[in-house]
Amino acid sequence: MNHHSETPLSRAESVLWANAPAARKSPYALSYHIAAPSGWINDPNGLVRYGGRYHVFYQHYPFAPQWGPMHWGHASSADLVHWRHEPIALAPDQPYEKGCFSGSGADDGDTLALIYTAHDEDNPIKETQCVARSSDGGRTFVKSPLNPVVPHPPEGCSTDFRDPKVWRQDGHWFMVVGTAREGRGCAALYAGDDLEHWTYRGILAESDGTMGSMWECPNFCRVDGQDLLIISPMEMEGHKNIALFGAFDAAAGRMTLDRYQELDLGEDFYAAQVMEDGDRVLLIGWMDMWGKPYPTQKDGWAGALTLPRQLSVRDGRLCQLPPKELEALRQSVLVDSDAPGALDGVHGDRMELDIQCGGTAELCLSDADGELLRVTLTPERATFALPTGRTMSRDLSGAQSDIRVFVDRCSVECFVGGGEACFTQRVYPKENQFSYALSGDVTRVRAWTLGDAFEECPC
Ligand code: DQQ
Repeated sequence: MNHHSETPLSRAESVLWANAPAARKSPYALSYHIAAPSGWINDPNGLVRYGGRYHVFYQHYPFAPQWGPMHWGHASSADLVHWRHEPIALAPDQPYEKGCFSGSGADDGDTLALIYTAHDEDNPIKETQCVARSSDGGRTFVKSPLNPVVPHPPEGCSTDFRDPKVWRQDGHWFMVVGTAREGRGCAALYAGDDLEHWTYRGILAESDGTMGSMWECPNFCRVDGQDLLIISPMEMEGHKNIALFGAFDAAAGRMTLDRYQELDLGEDFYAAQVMEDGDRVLLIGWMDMWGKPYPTQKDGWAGALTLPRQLSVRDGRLCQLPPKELEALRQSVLVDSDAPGALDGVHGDRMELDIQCGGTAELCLSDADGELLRVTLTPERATFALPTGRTMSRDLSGAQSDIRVFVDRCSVECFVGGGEACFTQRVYPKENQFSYALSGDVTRVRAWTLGDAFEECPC
């Protein structure tokens, strides 16, 4: 490469791909989840369908498998199943930013727009909102000369002021930004006729004192006629990523709240972002969590995104299920039987299980050293037990009695009771040896091996 033409983006890109072959050799390298070719990733960002492709960006540090000055990595897909890596979209290369923090994407006609937080710890106004646009379908982005388009938090709000999420409604753009007021998490609402000019509309919704000290990654969406505000609250006892049910009044700029539901009972799910896709709403989370060990760091990578989930609201409950498209990952049918013992002797580290139950059933995932996860389903309840002794459970409506599981080398995602209870957990099985044991009242068990989601990398 011509030394003189090096930019922060091109430097990041070369290091990323120089380290990719080693990361790919990791025994835990994921097969069908979005992860970076090497280095670190956290939150999903900029989820948008644009130009006939799904675009997923993510918080990324390409220089090492640990959090650092944030870039935006990028992958795209025509079918939501098979992905290709795209060039790194954003690097912190402007005087107003030392990191490009989380944000959202928008189809703005001629351009794919990204709205993100410029973070600068050395500036008293730590976090501002900025725009970047791509005119070549998402391959390269140009930051707006009008940045920062929101240069400070609303009066009375904390300088923790980040993670803008935009949506279009009634011919206008709306945007929520996570912040806090008097130590209580809240979401600030903005409206505008374009993505560079915003008017503050007030606080959309706020913690009552029990829902965290700051709201990260807010998302507004409407699912089956139900308004939802999805947030990642900091320091909320017993919760980390919740959907608040309520009613949004666009004219008043307020959302009244009536209850909430944890999105995922596992330990490795955070910063979920939604994407409107025609008449459905999809959601992707970060499949890890702050403050946990990241055993793949020694292999040169850390972090991944969850599978996409399709949202529905059934009898007042938010349900999340993998979209039908994911069936395209299935390679061979390992099991199709009505006997609970059908999984005995089945091994596989890239697997999908679909277990239809008549009553109470239990599924146990183990490695050579013992149990990794136990899932128990009764007509009323789903319970997930970890070897640490930790158990998490959720009441079920009983509308559907099934356990669906996706295993990808060092991750397990479970969808129980028609997606009423979800559980995402990173597990690191000894020698990649998963075994499966099923007992109880089972009417049909199917298991498939799953294939790769990424095209060959350009390295
Ligand atoms: N991660 C980003 C922030 C966001 C946090 C920084 C949530 O924008 O609030 O990497 O995980």
